[in-house]
Amino acid sequence: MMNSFAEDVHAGLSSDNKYLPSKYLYDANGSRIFQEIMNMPEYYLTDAEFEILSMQTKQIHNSLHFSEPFNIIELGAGDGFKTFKLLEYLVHNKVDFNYVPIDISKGAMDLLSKTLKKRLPGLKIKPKVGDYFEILKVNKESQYPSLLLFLGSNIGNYSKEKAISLLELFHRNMKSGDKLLIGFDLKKNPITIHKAYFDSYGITKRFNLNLLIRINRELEADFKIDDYDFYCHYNPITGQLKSYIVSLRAQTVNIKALNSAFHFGYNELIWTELSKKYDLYEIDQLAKETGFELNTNLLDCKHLFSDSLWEK
Ligand code: AVI
Repeated sequence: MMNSFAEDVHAGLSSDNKYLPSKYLYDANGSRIFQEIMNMPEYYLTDAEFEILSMQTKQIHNSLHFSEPFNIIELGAGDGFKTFKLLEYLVHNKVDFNYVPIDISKGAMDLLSKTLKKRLPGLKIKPKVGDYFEILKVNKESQYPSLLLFLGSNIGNYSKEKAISLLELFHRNMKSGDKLLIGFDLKKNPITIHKAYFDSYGITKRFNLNLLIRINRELEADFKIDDYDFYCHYNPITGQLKSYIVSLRAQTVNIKALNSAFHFGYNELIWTELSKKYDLYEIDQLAKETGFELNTNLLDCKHLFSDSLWEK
């Protein structure tokens, strides 16, 4: 019996246009490299969203119109860095709420609760470990209103169809009046976007090639990492930034756990990730298409990023 990682790698590398699903970029090493990406000055997304969530906390709170107590459920909370200022503002203003961070990494959730208990002793935190699809179902039964957070432009990593079904799933698991604060990276000067992903330090390249290292380790493959490079391309019309691994020579790779060999042509591409950029019209359309009402778009001062508040 193959596990889903094995099955997905098999499907992706057997396809005419090879691909690997981006969710597999985040093993322990990949998550560490992603932290490095977020710390690069060129990766403007982190600072832009941090600015919104620290400078517009009062406005976010005022836009909720929730009775107390309420829940703040953060999907894919990670290290909680982005949310800290919002939580701090609410705690300092004696707002009664429960913070429910959700992540598949138990390590991340343990560390987050430890840090937050120290830095914000008044915070009521109920971390949950697991797949947020399962945990979200619990929200429906909660007697309190909820604000869902889906930050960091994570929605940008989903194709249009998958983004719609994910947002519909959120919608199904929300109560009438619940809100969703969702991060969108905005269309902007294409050179700014290109620099954020095609960085000169080679960090994003390492992030992508780590996926081959992961396949070597977990599926007993023999990818020679030096024989691959990284490329990405931004299409300013569609807003799609696509990342690829490039095979630098014609070569065959054996993957023992799949009982298969895969041939890679000279300069053949493996598509690894979509990072979609939106404009405000598309955000509005997406909200409507998935049954939400858009309350407000909160932008950073350079208009690079939007945290958009939607209501069910
Ligand atoms: C997690 N996600 C929003 C990142 C993005 O910008 O698409 C992942 C990433 N890939 C390369 N750099 C960052």
